[in-house]
Amino acid sequence: MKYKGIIFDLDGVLVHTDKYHYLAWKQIADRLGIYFDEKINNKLRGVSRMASLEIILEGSTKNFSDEQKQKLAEEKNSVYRQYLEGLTQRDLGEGVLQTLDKLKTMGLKLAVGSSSRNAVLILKKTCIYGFFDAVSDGNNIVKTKPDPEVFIKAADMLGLLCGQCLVVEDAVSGVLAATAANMDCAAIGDAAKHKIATYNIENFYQLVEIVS
Ligand code: B16
Ligand code: MG
Repeated sequence: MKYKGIIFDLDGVLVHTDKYHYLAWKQIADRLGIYFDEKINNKLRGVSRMASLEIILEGSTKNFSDEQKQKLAEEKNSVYRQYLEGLTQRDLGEGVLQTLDKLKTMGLKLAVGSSSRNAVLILKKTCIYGFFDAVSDGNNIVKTKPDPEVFIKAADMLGLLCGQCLVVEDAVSGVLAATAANMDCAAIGDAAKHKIATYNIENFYQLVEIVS
């Protein structure tokens, strides 16, 4: 097989939590009188909570102290976590369950490589936690995507070399992170439109062909 392991981004790839990030940030931006739309939201894909806030605050003429920024980030996370309460297996992307099952049967090692600090909660709520041999997330990294840290750590946790892993990403920042880690990348969703990844896929089932 071409790869020994697959590292999945979480938000926007495995689970449709990206819409909840958008709604939570929109609530904060509206309250602050800052313009925020889906296009700006695409810049936040794969980017850490604080780095996302910094991008949103670029739309304001006001200055915010570190303490104010901390509070805004906490506020966003608490709105986001309210949305996560209702999360179930139905929030998984189309074909995710069947494909994870197939890839596992093929003998591939599977990991999550996500910037989110809520990753384990999301994996458990959607009942896919058991598929993964490793979870590298926002809690074990210092630098956010496009830095390759999260993916290098995921490969390390799997006991594999970077070149043996394929990354699956929906974010431009994530594709750049995979490339910087010397990993091939399959882009889906927003990232696929940019045609900067090794593969651009329309659905999850195509992953089986790529790794075969
Ligand atoms: P949290 P991913 C990323 O997850 C999201 O795409 C990004 O929008 C979010 O700001 C980031 O996680 C941090 O999430 O606030 O839950 O720690 O795409 O890398 O799986
Ligand atoms: Mg993502």
